Amino acid sequence: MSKNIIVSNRLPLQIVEHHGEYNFVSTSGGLATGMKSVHQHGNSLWIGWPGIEHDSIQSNQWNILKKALIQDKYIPIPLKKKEMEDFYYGLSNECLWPLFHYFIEFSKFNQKHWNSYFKVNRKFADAVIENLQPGDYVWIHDYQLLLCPGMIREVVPEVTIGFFLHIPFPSFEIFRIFPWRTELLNGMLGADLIGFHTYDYQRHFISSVKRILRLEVSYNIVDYKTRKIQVSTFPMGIDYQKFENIAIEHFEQKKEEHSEIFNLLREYKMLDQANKIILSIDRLDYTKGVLNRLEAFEELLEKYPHYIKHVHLIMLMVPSRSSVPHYKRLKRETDRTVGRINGKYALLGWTPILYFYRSMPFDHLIDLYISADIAMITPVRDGMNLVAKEYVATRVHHDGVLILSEMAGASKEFFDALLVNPFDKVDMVEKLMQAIEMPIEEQQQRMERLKKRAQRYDVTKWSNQFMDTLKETELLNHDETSIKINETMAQTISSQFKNAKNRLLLLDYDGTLVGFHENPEKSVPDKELYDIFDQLCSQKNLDIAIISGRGQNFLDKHFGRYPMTLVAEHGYHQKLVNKQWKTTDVQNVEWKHHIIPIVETFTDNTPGTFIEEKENSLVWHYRKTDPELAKARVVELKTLLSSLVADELKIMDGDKIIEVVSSRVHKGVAATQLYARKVYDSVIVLGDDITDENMFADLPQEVIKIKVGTKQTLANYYFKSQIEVRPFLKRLY
Ligand code: GDG
Repeated sequence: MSKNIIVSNRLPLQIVEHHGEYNFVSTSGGLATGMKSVHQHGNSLWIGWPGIEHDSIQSNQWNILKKALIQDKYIPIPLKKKEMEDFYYGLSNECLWPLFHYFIEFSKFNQKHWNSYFKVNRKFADAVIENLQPGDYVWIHDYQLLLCPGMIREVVPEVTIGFFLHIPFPSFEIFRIFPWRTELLNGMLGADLIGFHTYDYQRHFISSVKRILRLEVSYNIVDYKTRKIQVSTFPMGIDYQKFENIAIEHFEQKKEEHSEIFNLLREYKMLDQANKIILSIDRLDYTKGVLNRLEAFEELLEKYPHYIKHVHLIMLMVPSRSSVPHYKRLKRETDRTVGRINGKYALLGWTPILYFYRSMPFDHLIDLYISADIAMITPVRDGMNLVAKEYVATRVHHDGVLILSEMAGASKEFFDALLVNPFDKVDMVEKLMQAIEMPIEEQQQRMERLKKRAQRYDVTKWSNQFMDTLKETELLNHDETSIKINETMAQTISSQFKNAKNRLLLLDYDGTLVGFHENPEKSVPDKELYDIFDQLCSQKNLDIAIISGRGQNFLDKHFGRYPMTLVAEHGYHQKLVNKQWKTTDVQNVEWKHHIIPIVETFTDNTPGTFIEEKENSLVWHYRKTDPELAKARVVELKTLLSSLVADELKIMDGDKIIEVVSSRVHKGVAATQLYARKVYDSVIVLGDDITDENMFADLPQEVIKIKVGTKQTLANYYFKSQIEVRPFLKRLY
């Protein structure tokens, strides 16, 4: 039975030492909370760090704890103090975290940290590989493990991997700053499915993939080496029912069962029904916008003093990453600001801000949610923010107001909240006032809609949708109209071909015999390819032709010495064995004089593009330009050209090129002519791009037509990648 392997930096429980005794304690945090329910239901294994530095624990103790964890389907990854410093605090939290949250100036780029990040990712990948069985699904989480998918894929190419990023993916202009950006993207693209909380993050990721790796992307599918990778949005939800049920239970508790904080806040409300409790809950982190929030609250009291005594800000800050300098500084500034505001406005029996710097037990957290009239959640940048969703779930009387930052992923779903720009103090104060004054009917209308959304798209739906989509990606890489050539098939095809009396082999060059290169001039044949042709050309009763879009000089230079047919420029020039080059009698190239000035205008307006003039065609290359700009220009140029070109001209899309050719000359015509020269009893044709489709279309059915690559094709067979071509050709002699 296949299983799901969850991989995250931390396990959802932590080994804690107390006077030489070790215990397991559950951890909070968005990811842990969300994935716990996935792990509990169904057959799964969770791989992660168990929260204790490996050098601080004796090996016999470790073995005992490890055994206990494995019994509960957890695989602990041992990480030492130094690894935590460099991989976790260093690269993950002092570099990636600030960068991905747009705090560029906080990011430290340190080679040592990167080396450690690489090594620890390898450690996680190895643990996955060790526990992997055929049919398993791997789901890797978050920014600490961006290299892991690629590392697993290298060793186990056929595994199905999903990756989900819990934090924002920044815009290309920010991401490009990261010195190891190529490695990170390649690492992520080891996955089959890459998920983000919002469409904006998805769009930023795709933009980086296009601009940095120059990959082809259609809608949300990235063409990467031999695979297609799906990039999608899955806004993470919470365990809605659990929060709602606990909130109901809390309301039903007797007074003496209530927590101290609940009773305290209730008393405050009893003093005056108009009193309002504003709640703020975050991990202490500069992305959460605590200082902006405090300043807005101060401004409210300053500008509208009638709220003094009638509002309370309850601020829970959960300690986090307290050894990182920026967090220490933020803690000091927060303490100072809270102190200043409280010092300035406090009265006997009323302190404006009730400030807790600690983690609270879950029940107290629920009491805060159900007591608060307003939740003020205003991060300056936040992947999703589950606290906003939890607040909504606990509002069992459908009252309360959510003030939510536009910069939190949750704002994309929660448009019934009061959305606010956390950098705009005036807006923040206005929204605070609006929330305080909001009539109960409006509160209920908004809250009901928010609840509906949070309930419908809960954490189970989120994880099910991710897993279902992950399973469907297997179909993405399967072309239904043609058959992938496997070992047995390659054996059958080659032995039939070898046993035939008269044989013809038609071969495209770029993308078939050689891989693509940034610079086409560098895609020249190598020794292995020459060895193959030496062998093929010494076979009896075998006619060979290279049918290419390349010019005759190129083909002559590299293949002129072989007794085989060369077809250049898609059929415009042809050189039969032991004959001279001949040009097809489509002589009218007058059209080029009309088309060139138009294409030149596009070249001028589109930096990075250039024109290649071939004898019988014009090629506009746009590989080196901005992909988004290219996309728009290609549509414009094609529309313009189609309105101008006569029937005898054709506009063809190639690999990052547009080619205008005479429609009376194409590879299909050339291939058919060669096919008709003799009676062949076995013919094989191989090609990879759109121009080769003409050969697949025009040659008769009995020909073995093989597409190189997984794109849509008229061929009846395919190889996933160009790498498979040469071993196949070697079977033909
Ligand atoms: C990352 C992304 C994304 C908080 N304080 C206490 C406590 N919590 C629980 C909350 C909530 C979770 O921690 C916090 O989740 P968030 O989503 O707000 O934030 P991050 O931890 O930064 O998580 C974030 C998330 O991943 C999921 O993808 O939404 O954007 O940064 O569940 O209830 N729980 C307890 N005591 C506390 O004091 N028991």
